[in-house]
Amino acid sequence: MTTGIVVKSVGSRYRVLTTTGDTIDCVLRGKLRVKGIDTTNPVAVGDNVLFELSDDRKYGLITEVLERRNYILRKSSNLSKQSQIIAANLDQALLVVTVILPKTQVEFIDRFLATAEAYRIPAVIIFNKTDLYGPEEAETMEELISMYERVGYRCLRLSLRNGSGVPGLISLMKGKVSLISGNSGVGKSTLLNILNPELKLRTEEISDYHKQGKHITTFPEMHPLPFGGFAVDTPGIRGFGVVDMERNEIYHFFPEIFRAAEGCRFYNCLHLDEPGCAVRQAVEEGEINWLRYRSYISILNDENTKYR
Ligand SMILES: Nc1nc2c(ncn2[C@@H]2O[C@H](COP(=O)(O)OP(=O)(O)OP(=O)(O)O)[C@@H](O)[C@H]2O)c(=O)[nH]1
Ligand SMILES: [Mg+2]
Ligand SMILES: [Zn+2]
Repeated sequence: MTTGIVVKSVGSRYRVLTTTGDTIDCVLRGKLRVKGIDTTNPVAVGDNVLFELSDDRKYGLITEVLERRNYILRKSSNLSKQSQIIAANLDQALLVVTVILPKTQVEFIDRFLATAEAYRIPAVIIFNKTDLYGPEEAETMEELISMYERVGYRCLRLSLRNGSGVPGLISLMKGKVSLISGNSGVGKSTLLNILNPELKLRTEEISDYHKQGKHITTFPEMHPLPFGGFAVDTPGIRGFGVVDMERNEIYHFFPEIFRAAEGCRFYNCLHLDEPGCAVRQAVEEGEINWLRYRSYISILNDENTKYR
């Protein structure tokens, strides 16, 4: 019996990296079931597994999935209630954003952060392409950084073009399992290629983004980093999705709103226009940033709460 970590999952095949550094292609032993969640895939990237070698020693048979510290999901399809585990055992979720080319929307960032809170995975915001920012864009970035740092999120300024911020990024990721997310074109593949030049992932010229139908089906993959740790790449999945948040608990995932809500008159306050709402008051007094409150309201009003 050997232990290893699943670094790639394609259909019913899993690539497992052992503690001694070997990679073994594995399949599941027939009866393997994972308790607790209704998922279409019992094993995902990041899972720690036990496996046996087949008789011809050519492949492994996964016999057990060890307990997960956390995992992220997406719905298998819009109609299905079943979910798919995208990745497990993440140390942090890095969201790559850009102020221009393309412009990342605050609401997109906030949905990502709220989802990370719901999954209890620490999130970090990485502002990339700083080499392209003029004074105006730089100011926008600094305003966003001070807004998010006040809430308690770590932010990083990065240019993959001129290398500024790369040492900070490496020390952030060293020895950790990091999910890399962000809109198309923000530089995720470029980032992975810089961290591990052996990867040679395809990157896309800015002018190509607007072309539609660029939906290549790919599979989540965990790339070992030369300085220790892993980057989890989920191509085609922009944010990370679908936690079923109850309407009255969405504010739990906005840390500053949650803190302010202690002062609300009603215990079931949704912080809309209830009398004695301490959250509204904090927004009016500028204690809570209006943009963050707007994102909260937008998620609250989202009927079929999709977090993408
Ligand atoms: N000027 C500048 N361009 C960058 C920087 N980082 C990435 N780019 C460019 O931005 C474009 C998109 O980068 P990708 O790495 O392909 O973006 P991606 O996030 O992987 O995009 P998808 O795969 O579509 O999700 C490429 O042309 C990169 O060369 C940067 O820091 N500065
Ligand atoms: Mg890419
Ligand atoms: Zn309230």
